[in-house]
Parts: sequence; structure tokens; C-alpha cells
Amino acid sequence: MDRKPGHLPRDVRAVASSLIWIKVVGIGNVGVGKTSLIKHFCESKFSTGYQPTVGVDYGFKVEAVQGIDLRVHLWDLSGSCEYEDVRNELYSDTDVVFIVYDVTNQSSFEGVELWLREFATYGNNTALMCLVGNKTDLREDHGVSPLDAKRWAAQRGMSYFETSCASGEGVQTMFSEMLLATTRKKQLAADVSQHPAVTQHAS
Ligand SMILES: Nc1nc2c(ncn2[C@@H]2O[C@H](COP(=O)(O)OP(=O)(O)OP(=O)(O)O)[C@@H](O)[C@H]2O)c(=O)[nH]1
Ligand SMILES: [Mg+2]
Repeated sequence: MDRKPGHLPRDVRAVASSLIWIKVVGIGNVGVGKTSLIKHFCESKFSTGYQPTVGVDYGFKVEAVQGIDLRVHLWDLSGSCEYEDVRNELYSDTDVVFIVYDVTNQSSFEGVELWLREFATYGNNTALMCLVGNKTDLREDHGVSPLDAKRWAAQRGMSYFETSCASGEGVQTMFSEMLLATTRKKQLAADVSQHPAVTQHAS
């Protein structure tokens, strides 16, 4: 390499700055699988051991969506009430928030309303919101009804996904669909700000 340190070629810097930044936040009760979802998305890995997130963790991935490279910043927040203040500091400017519950654990589903309220209080009201039923590989008849979960999400205008970090089923689909929806939203907002007159005329 004959390149001087700290002097990237112009085209590399241009590509880097043209990437779209997306802030994704995962919330939900302790142990529902937020860290596992993010780890599966970033590294295609799953581990059965449980290591509670201490406050907050962070992941990063460049993901191509419809030919556009997105810089995806993933904020993995602890579900423990002990870290409420830490979470509330991190909610601003979120593009996508996914609320996770465990399909085998009714109380984790009952908790989603509180998570929605916490985000509504401290986050931005422009974020795209999704509900995720995780651990479908462990689903039993007496678990959370998928119909109830779908209805809950639909009533709040949220998308609903089901995932298993153990088998990987649904994980990539969930992230791809969330990222596609938020990219379209961002592109639309950029079009509107570039052509305000056209938009005003059309309405
Ligand atoms: N069988 C199964 N186990 C899972 C799945 N997702 C997560 N787990 C397990 O559930 C436990 C908790 O997962 P985490 O991802 O650490 O949960 P969390 O929501 O990040 O929990 P906190 O950080 O404490 O808020 C771990 O033992 C995981 O291996 C899944 O889809 N299927
Ligand atoms: Mg965690």
C-alpha cells in the first residue's frame, strides 16, 4: 500500500457519506430475545446461554436494501426497569423501534403496552414501530395467541413479525421489511423537501 495514513481516496469518502443512516432500537421485557435477534441479524449466530444486557449494547451492519447501502445502527436496550433512565436517554431520533415479546410468555405480551408508552413518552413520534413475537420454535398451544398479537399491532398501525433466533426463521425477513419500509419513508421525505412546490400543488 502506498497510500498515506488518514488520506482516503476521494471516491471512498464519497461512497461512505452517501450511505443512508438508520437507527434501530429494540425494546421489550427481560429475556424475550432482543440481543439474540440483533446478534442473529449481524452475525448469523445464536447462543442458548443468557447474558442479560447491562444497560445498552450496540451493533452495526451495512445492509443493502433495493440496491441502496444502509448503515444500520442497532441499539440493544436492557429490558430491566433498573435501566429505564439509560433507555430514555437513547430513544431520540429513532428510525425504527421493534418491541419484542416471547410467544411462550403471556406476561411479556402484556408488557408491550408499557414499552409502547415508554417509547411514546421519550422517543420521537416519527419512528416506524413493529411488534415481534420471538421464540416461535418453543411455541405451545397455551402460549400467546398470534391472532391477539396481530390484532394488537394492527390496531396501532404497527407491522407484526414472528421470529425464532434458534432456527433463524423470520429474522432476516423482519429486519429486511423494517429497513425497506423506513428507507421508503426517508426517500419520500427527501423527495418532499427537494420538491416542496410540486408536493403542495398536488395536494
Ligand atoms: N429457543 C429459543 N431461545 C431464544 C430465542 N431467542 C432468545 N432465546 C434465548 O432467550 C434467552 C434470553 O435472550 P436475550 O436475547 O439475551 O434476551 P434479551 O431480550 O436481550 O434480554 P435482556 O438483555 O435481559 O433484556 C437466551 O438464553 C437466548 O438463548 C429463540 O428464538 N428461541
Ligand atoms: Mg439483551
